[in-house]
Amino acid sequence: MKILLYNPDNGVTRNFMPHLWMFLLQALTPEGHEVVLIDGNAKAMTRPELVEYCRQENIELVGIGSMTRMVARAYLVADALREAGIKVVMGGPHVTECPDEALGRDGGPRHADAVALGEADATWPQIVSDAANGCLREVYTPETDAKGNDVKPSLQPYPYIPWESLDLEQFSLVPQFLKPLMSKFGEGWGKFFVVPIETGRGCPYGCEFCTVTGFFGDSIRFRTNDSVVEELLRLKARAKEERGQVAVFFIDDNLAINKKRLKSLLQDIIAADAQLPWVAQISANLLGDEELVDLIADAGARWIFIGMESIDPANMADVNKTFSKPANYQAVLDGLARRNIYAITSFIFGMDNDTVGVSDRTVDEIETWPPGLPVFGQLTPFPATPLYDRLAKTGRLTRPKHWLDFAPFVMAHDPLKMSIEEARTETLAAWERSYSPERNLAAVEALRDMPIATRISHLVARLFFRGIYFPQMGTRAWLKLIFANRKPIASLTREGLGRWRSARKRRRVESVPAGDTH
Ligand code: B12
Ligand code: SF4
Repeated sequence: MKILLYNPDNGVTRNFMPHLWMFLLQALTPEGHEVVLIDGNAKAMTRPELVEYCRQENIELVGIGSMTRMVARAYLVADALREAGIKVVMGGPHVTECPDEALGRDGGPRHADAVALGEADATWPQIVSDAANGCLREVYTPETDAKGNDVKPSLQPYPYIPWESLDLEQFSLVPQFLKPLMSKFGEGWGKFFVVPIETGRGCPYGCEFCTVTGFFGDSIRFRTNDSVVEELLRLKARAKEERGQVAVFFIDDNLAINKKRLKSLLQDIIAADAQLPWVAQISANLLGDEELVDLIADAGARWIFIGMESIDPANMADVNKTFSKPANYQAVLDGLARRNIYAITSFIFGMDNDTVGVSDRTVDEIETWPPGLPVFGQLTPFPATPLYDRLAKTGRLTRPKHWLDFAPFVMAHDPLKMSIEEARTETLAAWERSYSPERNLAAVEALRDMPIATRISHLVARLFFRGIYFPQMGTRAWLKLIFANRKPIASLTREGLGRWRSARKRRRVESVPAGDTH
């Protein structure tokens, strides 16, 4: 049987990072079946095009995974495929939380022939074999233990994902029109991939707005160090062979959740010379350990994603995140910056103690910290979270099924001390101020004592991150953006060219044979 695993377009980024679930399920597919992957973010296809593709390729089963944010798009794709007679199975966090919606058991239309609830590592082979035998069931759930809890995959052993040979072309981050120019800059810059790797699953913290503790559980399962190191080594070898750039996103929700174990993993990565540039999510409370931060730096970290959420401790208490202390943010970021590591700092507006002016108050504070990449979202009640239940009980949900009429940056409940419209305006203002050409210039200047590579990568990252809020999909939009940011671009280009010329001159002088007196 031929199977397509499809990830819907998120309507924001065109190409960012492949989703791990697709590669994982591909690796877990029993022999005798062929699996193709399409990520709608990287390979834009209309629904008729996708249906036609499936017909031509004789696809018999399509697996679609989706976060809540993209589920309405996912349903449209599923509907089109099912109308064409192709079986659809859906999985991932949203359908796990709302299986009746996907199966049309809540009074709405049906979108999927089957749903896979929870982690599907163990159920996927059964789904494939049932589909091949024409006896697909409607619901697949993991086995349960004596207490009725899902038996979670131990991650030991971990499936073999053949990163060394997979076709990653659709995920290159370099925009098509920039490829020829970028390749001139130096080895491999015509191709740049970010690859997702997990080292563990689960989080005990249970923040009120988060689905992770409910979905993956509050006890953590880790892969062995060897299996992670082996995967990194294969990626590193590929990068070298293709003369490309590969970076890794450790997608664990909190890579440092067990500091002892992370230290040992990082020591093993360093000992095996398996370092690649990487990004990971780590909460601020775990980044005060100097030994750990030294290892993080030595093991190749470039960016750490920190869910800071708010600079107001009252808000942190409201969402059950008091372990993360706003008063410590500056020190944590300084510690990282001293090691040439910068942070993607994530904030949520529309929390219960937020009032008009929260954007300026937050950005004023951010601007006193080492430069980073701030991102701003809004408090969103995802189904099956404690937040959703609290808001539902108190009658505050204005759009209880907000995902079915998804509206970017429009809250689905009434914040307590501001309006939904004010929360949207605050969010827009924070993005605008944080990624304005003036701020980009100031951020690069603040890094003046850092190597030029750090400054270039910071500026490039800023131009990409701006696109999360202000989508910049086409060549025109990119050129406009480059023009608006011409000052830092020109100064870094001048400096880079100057250094390159003097390095070339030095090489020439050094290569003049001894005895030649010209
Ligand atoms: C990496 C990541 C991202 C990446 C992008 C995704 C990528 N390219 O990988 C980035 C950083 C961009 C991101 C952004 C966002 N993310 Co995110 N992200 C994650 C994270 C940390 C890891 C995802 C992952 O790969 N997990 C590991 C794999 C193995 O798990 P999995 O995807 O769930 O897949 C398993 C099962 O669900 C199932 N499965 C999944 N799909 C399918 C499909 C089929 C057919 C089947 C059978 C089974 C199946 O099988 C898999 C193996 O067991 C998760 C948290 C988490 N730990 O999962 C949050 C998470 C998915 N993100 C979340 C959110 C909310 C967001 C944002 C909306 C945040 C924001 N406010 O901006 C944005 C939206 C981005 C956008 N516009 O699309 C939520 C989603 C909640 C929900 N109900 O939708 C999560 C769960 C985290 C949370 N705090 O609750 N995210
Ligand atoms: S927000 Fe992060 S720390 Fe909090 S429960 Fe979710 S994954 Fe854990």
